[in-house]
Amino acid sequence: MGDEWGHSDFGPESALERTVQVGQDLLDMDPEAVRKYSALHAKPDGLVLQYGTAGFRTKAERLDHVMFRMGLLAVLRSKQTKSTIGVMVTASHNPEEDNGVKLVDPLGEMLAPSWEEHATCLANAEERDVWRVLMDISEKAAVNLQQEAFVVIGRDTRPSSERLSQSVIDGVTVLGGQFHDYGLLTTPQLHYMVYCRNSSGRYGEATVDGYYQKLSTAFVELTKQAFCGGNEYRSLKVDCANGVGALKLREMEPYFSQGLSVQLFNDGTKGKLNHLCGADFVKSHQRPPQGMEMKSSERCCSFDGDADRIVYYYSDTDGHFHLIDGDKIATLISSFLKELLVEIGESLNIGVVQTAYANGSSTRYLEEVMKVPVYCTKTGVKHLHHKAQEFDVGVYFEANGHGTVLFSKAAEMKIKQLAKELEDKKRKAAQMLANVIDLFNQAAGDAISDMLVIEAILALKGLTVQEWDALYTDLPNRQLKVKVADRQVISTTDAERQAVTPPGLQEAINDLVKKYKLSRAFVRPSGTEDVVRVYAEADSQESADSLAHEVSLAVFQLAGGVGERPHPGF
Ligand code: 16G
Ligand code: MG
Repeated sequence: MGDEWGHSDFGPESALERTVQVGQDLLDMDPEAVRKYSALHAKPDGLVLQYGTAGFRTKAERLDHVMFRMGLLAVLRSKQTKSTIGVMVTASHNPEEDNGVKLVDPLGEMLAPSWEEHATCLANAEERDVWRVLMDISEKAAVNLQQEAFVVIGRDTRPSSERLSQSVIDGVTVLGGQFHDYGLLTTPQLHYMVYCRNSSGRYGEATVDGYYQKLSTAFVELTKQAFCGGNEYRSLKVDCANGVGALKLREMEPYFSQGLSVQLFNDGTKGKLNHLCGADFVKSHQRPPQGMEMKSSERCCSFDGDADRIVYYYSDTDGHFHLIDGDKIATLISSFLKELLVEIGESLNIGVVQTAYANGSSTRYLEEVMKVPVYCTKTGVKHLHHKAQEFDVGVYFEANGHGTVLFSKAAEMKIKQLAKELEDKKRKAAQMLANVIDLFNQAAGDAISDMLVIEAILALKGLTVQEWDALYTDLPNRQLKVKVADRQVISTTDAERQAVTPPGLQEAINDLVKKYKLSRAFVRPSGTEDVVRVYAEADSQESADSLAHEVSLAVFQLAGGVGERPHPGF
């Protein structure tokens, strides 16, 4: 926790929210109590799990011990940082039977890498070693055990989530930590709560109402000018993946409905979570979700199961489906921000951060047409987020729809000051930027917040969804998965764009890529599934498909493929 924000006071409490103060008898860390409770959340024999790209994720029935232990770990992390720590119970876009957990660090960001290692160690410790591992971590990380601890917890709508979040709470209380259970939240809402609490409320009020108020006020202010002329931009269809996003968007709608009306689909009342719907399904299958009534040229979007990703799409008059992914969202947002920055005439730098999955056309458009610098990082939000912090205005988006914009403290102060001082057009631009800062979730990519930003920009610029889509044409691409005995035999460099091992694989990929026009391909071990991912793009869909297939075969042969050989036609 930086001194910038000072010591956390653990934030405000609302009378409606459930806060539990643990009994005095548990305030001291007691090895016997930990042993006893740990046995009630016993680890299945031989189970080894890894704190992956987005925390632990597997079948819900295997996670009870991990939840309890992450409750323990959150207490240590809270003591060490003297701040509130978040624990989110969700498996995002995974099937309903899965679940997962991740910890949220003091400024609402992902857990620090050294603590990911501690998390893995603790999750895999044998029952008898749990206390010792806790003490080891405390020693290595110089945790002051006398310090108080406070943990906030959120969960998605999976049937298993309530019980699993109870196990987290058991872990927190047995180590004498205090907690606040927010119950159902989107993942980005939990990130927001953590940030608010550790900024003593300066970032916002740490309640769902505070979140709705902050974002909606900024949205309504921002779009005031745009909505006087008519209501053609005012309606949007939202596929909520049958997840928590539906509940939260419905709760929030009255706060912003004067600027936008949303029609919810897959709201959890009928279908199964993430089943044939949601942002991940739409992006990876490049087709509309089930259950969405799409009329030609209507603007539609999909959230994922925990509402931290968003993609847009529409169907044209010929019934063709058009996907507008995270890359095109980043382009729309960066061009809007760049215009406003030019207007206010301050030399605030802007940078766009992508991953290797970004469509080549988007990178080219950003660099050559918009003249903004583009950076590539490894897959996973923490990498993009970290890089984006280097700029006054750092835009980051993964092609899959996870992203946000970060404003440096200095840029935010400058912009908010200019919004008061400047005259006329410049002042208007600064005020718009000030509202945009409040509308973006500065802690994590957030489907609801991004949706409101996008809707505001489209309305202000008078852009239809087709005009937005026409900014550039995506290069045809294909993603495939290959099963191998041990995916760790593949190691990569250059932000995952080059394979270092196994020997010969990169050379094989290079030779294959040369056979096609405008082509590119890379492979990487997944951080969330036991597979190797293959990405290829080229000048036509046939070429992209064929290149992806050939690269899959190379992976299968050189990296120890198991099961059936990849066959063309997927
Ligand atoms: C997780 C990551 C996402 C990444 C994806 C890659 C977070 C919050 N989420 O969903 O950023 O794109 O994993 O999955 O970090 P993969 O490693 O299986 O391809
Ligand atoms: Mg998600």
